Amino acid sequence: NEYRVAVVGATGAVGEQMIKYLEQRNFPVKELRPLASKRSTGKTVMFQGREVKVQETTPDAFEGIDIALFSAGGSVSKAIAKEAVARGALVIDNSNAFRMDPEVPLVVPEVNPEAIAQNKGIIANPNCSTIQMVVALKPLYDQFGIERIIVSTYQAVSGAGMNASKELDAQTQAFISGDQVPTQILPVGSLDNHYQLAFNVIPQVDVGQENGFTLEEMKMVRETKKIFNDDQIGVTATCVRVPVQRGHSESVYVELKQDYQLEEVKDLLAKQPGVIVQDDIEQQIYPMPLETADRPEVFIGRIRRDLTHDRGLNLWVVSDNLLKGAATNAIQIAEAYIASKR
Ligand code: A2P
Ligand code: 11C
Repeated sequence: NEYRVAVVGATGAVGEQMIKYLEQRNFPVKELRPLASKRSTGKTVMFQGREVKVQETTPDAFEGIDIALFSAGGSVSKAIAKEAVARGALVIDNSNAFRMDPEVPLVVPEVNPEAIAQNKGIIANPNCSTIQMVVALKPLYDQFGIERIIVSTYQAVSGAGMNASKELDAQTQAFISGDQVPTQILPVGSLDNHYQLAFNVIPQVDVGQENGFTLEEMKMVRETKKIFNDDQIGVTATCVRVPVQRGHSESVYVELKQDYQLEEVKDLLAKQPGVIVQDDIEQQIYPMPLETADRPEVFIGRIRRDLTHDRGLNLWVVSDNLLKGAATNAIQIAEAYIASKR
């Protein structure tokens, strides 16, 4: 069987990786239909050595589509995902639009593949910083149970989109040249104040909330509970943008429910599908985003028992936010869905 696949947001940072990854994984594509805004009509994308025309995202653009991968932001998904479903497509949505909708499964295939079967036409892809954390914690959750998580993130600029990536490059060059540093987008394009990220860190990813957290932080709280199907897990997050192009890093402190042996933890993590352990501080081995960029796995290092709590454990978790954090996870959901239909 082969499938007609639409990529909505095909000209964006994640859409570009989705198309590349469909090709790399030999996903059974009968037709690729790249969709974007009206601004992009006339552009092309490369797929399997051919140029494919980008079309405008209209309801009729989903005619005949089997699988629609959405990554054009929440408002586009809200406006048009249901049109795709009405035309018979399975929507895999990478935005925040439907993630907490009780009717919509929120899926990381290594963690809760069983949720796929509950879809009513839309499956949500979690936020990038949530995905890499829950992949890392899955075997620990199963073996020991998890009481609470305290996570601090070091997030790459590509999470904020292609224009934000370009802004970091431009800022870096301007700063070094002594020119005026452009600040139009970061940390959040739609807000009033914009700050320099080059040679800086910004403790804001996504918009602020009434409770003093940011939306990105609350995504990590809510999505983690939904994916593990466990409202009792305590999660507190601090999300920070750093001047890195690709790859989110996370300092994850986790309190397990049962006592653990460090060697057992390392074995469990090493055996976990989709995880690569790089952990030897004496040999200076630990994951860093420059080395993990363009790779689909979740990398874990700095594995150590906490000094203040017997059942506390510290991990350093790095993954390419555009791949496992977005495109790879979405396409793995599509593969799992297809496999479940066989
Ligand atoms: P376009 O290039 O035509 O603006 P990023 O996350 O890297 O900023 O990318 C956002 C993606 O979402 C781009 O492909 C962009 O297309 C697409 N997009 C933005 N607005 C719309 C819209 N109204 N309808 C469809 N796609 C959109
Ligand atoms: C970032 N995590 O790094 C964001 C990007 O809810 O899908 C993804 C936003 C989302 O800026």
